[in-house]
Amino acid sequence: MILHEKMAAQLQTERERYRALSKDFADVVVDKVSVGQIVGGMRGIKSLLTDISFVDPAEGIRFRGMTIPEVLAALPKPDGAEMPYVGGLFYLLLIGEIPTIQQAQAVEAEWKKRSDVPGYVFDTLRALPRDTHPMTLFSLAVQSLQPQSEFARRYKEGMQKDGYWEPALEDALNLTAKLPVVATYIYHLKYKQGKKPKIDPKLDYGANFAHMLGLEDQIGYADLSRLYMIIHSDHESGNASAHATHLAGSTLSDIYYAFSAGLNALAGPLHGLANQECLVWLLGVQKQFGGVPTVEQLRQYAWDTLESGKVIPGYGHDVLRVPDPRFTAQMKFAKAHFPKDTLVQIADMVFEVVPQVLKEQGKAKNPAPNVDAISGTLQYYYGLKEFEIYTVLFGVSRALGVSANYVWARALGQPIERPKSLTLKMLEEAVKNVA
Ligand code: NMX
Ligand code: MLT
Repeated sequence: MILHEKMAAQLQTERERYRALSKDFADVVVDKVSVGQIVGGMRGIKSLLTDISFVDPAEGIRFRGMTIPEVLAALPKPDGAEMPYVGGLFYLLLIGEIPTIQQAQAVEAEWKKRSDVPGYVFDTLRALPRDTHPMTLFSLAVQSLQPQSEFARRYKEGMQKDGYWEPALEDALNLTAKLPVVATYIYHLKYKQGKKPKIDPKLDYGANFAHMLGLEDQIGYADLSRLYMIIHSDHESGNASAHATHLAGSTLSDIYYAFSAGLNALAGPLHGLANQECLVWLLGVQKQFGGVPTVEQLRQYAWDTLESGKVIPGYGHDVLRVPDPRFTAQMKFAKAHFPKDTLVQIADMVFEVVPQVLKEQGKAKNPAPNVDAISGTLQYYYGLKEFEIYTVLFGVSRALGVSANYVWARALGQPIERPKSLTLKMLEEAVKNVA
């Protein structure tokens, strides 16, 4: 397969770069750690390694050095589509080069071949109470695929360390191929008649997602799916879902165990669940004011949220200090396709009003919107109104980035992750010594 060949060709050079850093330059100091960072969620400590993506606080995400507009312009697209092949993005994340259309299609073809989900996974999901949150179902389904792991099988047989990357890549392709089927089944099980989705071999990954959800007749939804998956795929390595996946994977847990850990982190309201929370908040505005509010009404609504002790979902970020380019890309899509939609107009007004309110409150370091401030609005427009499924869509997309990272971590032979902890007393003593 093309990804195997291309990775194999890069292994020697990349391993040599990694080896030089870990052996010859191991004592070079890159960062120092403050008490504030230790008690403050390790914010900003430079301590993770990835070549797949990088988030600049003043600019946002770059995938393999490219901004979102650059990626969308450069990746090959299916005939007649506005947005690129998701398979092309996966190629870019793994290999670091823009694929030709044939290379992007080769990844898509590989996904189709591997998309069958064993029957017991559906049975497992059906056995759970119907009111189980879709993220619980999704994480369990991924975990239940674990017996399929090629990495676990080969490890048990005694494979050598320099061979880890190959079954890791097999698992990554199998996992990412099956996730759209699993995710759309969860949707049908929870909200429709529970039919098992089947991929259409004529369609690409994004269009198949629309097809399996039952939204293939919604013109534009296949393009939205492609856009959504591309922009949500990765956000460097420190975010909670990527970091949880990496941490679990560093123990040589296979990708099913590792990604299930990542999904459990994504399920929190300060992380991926914020997309459903944000849609609920916007619908609350719409309901309260019977449509688009006035600026003053919206200001008051935002203040009421803050004064009740809640966060305004979709605003703020741990790293970013400007509007998230993933927000901008989705807002651009919404304004190009359905500018008159009431929720889009409310989301746009929120973008005008909420940063000012958060600045006046003076707590959030970044008052600008993040990716979740608008993503649910677009899904809702196309008829995906069951907002508890939104974080599952985020999970399908995030798998692309974290599995590319997983494969490279095994290829470079990255060690088990194990930072050091201190006690409160030790920190107090460190502070006293300085004073
Ligand atoms: N609304 C109200 N308060 C906020 C917000 C917000 N949107 N963002 C930050 N703050 C508060 C935060 O709760 C904290 O308060 P306190 O000191 O009382 O604990 C204070 O401002 C300082 O927080 P920051 O250092 O600015 O933010 P931090 O890096 O800790 O957290 C988020 C980042 C994203 C968790 C935070 O901005 C937030 O809770 N936003 C709303 C939830 C959200 O949109 N999450 C999605 C993030 C993107 N994603 O996809 O994962
Ligand atoms: C993400 O996409 O993971 C979020 O923006 C959170 C983050 O980067 O910390």
